[in-house]
Amino acid sequence: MARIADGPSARSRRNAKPASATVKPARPAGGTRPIDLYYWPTPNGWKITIMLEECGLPYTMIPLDISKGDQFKPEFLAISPNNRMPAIVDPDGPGGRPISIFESGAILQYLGRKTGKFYPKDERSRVEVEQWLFWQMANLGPKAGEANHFRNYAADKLPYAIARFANEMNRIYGVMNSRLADREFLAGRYSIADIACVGWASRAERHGHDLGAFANVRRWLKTMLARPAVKRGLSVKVEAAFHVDINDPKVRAILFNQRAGGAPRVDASNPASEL
Ligand SMILES: N[C@@H](CCC(=O)N[C@@H](CS)C(=O)NCC(=O)O)C(=O)O
Repeated sequence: MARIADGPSARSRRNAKPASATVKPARPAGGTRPIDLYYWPTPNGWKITIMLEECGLPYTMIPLDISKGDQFKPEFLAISPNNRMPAIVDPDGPGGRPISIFESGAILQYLGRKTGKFYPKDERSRVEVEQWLFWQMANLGPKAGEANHFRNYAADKLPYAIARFANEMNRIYGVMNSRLADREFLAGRYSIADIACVGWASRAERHGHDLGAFANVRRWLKTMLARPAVKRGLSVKVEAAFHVDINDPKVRAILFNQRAGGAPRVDASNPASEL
């Protein structure tokens, strides 16, 4: 269902507007207008490609090259002030006006409410889903990110940090394993909570986390990865992402030296310098 657009600058020149935009192109006859998805192929990005695929919603994938600093462009910050992807702009938001949303959990909830899919309305069922969605947002995602950073990206391999996050990941997969002992999915029925988790879990072994002791997680993962929409969502690729050199000082400065106001620019001829 995805169409691929140019990067965010080109897009914003055409029609990416914040939620208050009043421009309203004609709706295609009988169809839903595509949602703009600002995306880079990572576990957080996959949450949204999977959900859009599951819901059968048309979308335009706009690559946001976080290795080059696209996330700091003013037009993207107007949509996602935390300089992180994913973010979406739905031209058919509430009241028929465009709406922009950042934070993957909020996007999943929005798409669940919009379509009535994978996010039950009944309050008890909804609370079940939300607990595990927020559990992912506060535990599985951030801790897996830090574990990956200290193990694979940090220049200094700090034993304390590596062990600290490896232990956390072991604890987290243990929690998930217990939860899945007597139910097929995290909230009982398949939901946005499962969609939020699968990208990270699919990379667990690659990130160095042993799922051997967690049979219920492995069974859940197999079920998840067999879903056609999950397969499609996980395979939305961006060619440029294959060519990112994480050892390039410019890339490292953009991704790993961020402070208020953005990332320092580094002179390629003198990587130690900040411009
Ligand atoms: N809590 C955010 C996290 C998003 C996030 O960390 N995105 C990363 C890629 S996985 C990103 O955009 N990084 C850009 C940067 O570090 O500047 C969400 O779930 O949407």
